[in-house]
Amino acid sequence: MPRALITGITGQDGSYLTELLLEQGYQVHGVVRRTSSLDRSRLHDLYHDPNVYGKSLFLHYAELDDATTFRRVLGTASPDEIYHLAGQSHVGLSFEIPESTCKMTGMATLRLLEMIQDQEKVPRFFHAASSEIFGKPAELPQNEKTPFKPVNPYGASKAFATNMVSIYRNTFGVFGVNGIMFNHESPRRGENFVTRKICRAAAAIKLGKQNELLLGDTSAKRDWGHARDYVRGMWLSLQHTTAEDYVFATGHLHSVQDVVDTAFKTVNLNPGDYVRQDQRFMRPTEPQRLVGDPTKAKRLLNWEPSTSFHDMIEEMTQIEMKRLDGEYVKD
Ligand code: F7E
Repeated sequence: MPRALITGITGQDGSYLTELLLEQGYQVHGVVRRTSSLDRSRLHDLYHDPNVYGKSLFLHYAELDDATTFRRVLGTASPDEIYHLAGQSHVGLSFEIPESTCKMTGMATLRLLEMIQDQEKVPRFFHAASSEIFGKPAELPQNEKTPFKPVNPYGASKAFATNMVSIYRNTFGVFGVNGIMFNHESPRRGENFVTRKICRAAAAIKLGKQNELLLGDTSAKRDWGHARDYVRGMWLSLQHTTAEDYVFATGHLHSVQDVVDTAFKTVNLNPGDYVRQDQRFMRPTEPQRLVGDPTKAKRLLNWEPSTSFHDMIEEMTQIEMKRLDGEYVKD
């Protein structure tokens, strides 16, 4: 039975990845912080399933900035593969807490690389890198060779971590992979990211539970895919014969306004009646034209996104309608 260790297991990607790895017959170990509330987490069903929790799924308390706790988990889990997904991942927030963002996102990755090197059996290591490393890129679309030009503390800390993975791969032979993840969303997305915020608001307004939606820059554009597809890419990248970096993206750009239009159309409302701009949600700088070229992932891993932008936003909005109506939804 292969053994995997996931940091950030209670997040959107961690929960989808856990389901995928369990299906593939893995024993899955997850790192949780003392502050993570398990009952409200996206792992609720698996955690409360006696056939899963304690048999093929195990959770361990550790802090990424505390090497002692993490080393202990490494010893217990003895993983063949590590998926490093944890970190402070909100770009806007990274301007307000730059130092802790760099600590949790940048330094923590270096600390893990140092620790796994000491293991008798050095696990394969996946690092969830980000399109934010490209910031204001000189070329369009971006691929694995596009130079890094981050424009915010989050992007800079991810660029640092991405470089570290390459350095440990090239210098010490660690099987380290950077998955350069463009935006990926789902009904499990955190509520402070723009797609979930919009889909939830459209549903809440339709049900009479909210009056308006306040947003920042609605002309901002992103390359948005479905998280379920992206975690499959993470797993495939560690099964390949060589350690490589990969761009995971759809190759298509959409604006925040497109998200608004699709979500409000799903519930038959006119967004113009409800959406307002609010300075509080504007960022000091915005990255420009972040759109990925996933050709390498297709060529080497046979990876392709399977859900369209339109279907994803529609699904997210419909699920919010059910949730807000008090229905339990298995997403
Ligand atoms: O913003 C604009 C905002 O916060 C998307 C993370 O997973 O993907 C994510 O980062 C766009 C930006 O995601 C609001 O200014 C407008 O242009 O959903 P977001 P993000 O910043 O792209 C990358 C790849 C990561 O690696 C990150 O970890 O939407 N926007 N109005 C807004 N954004 C938010 N959050 N809230 C607004 O009201």
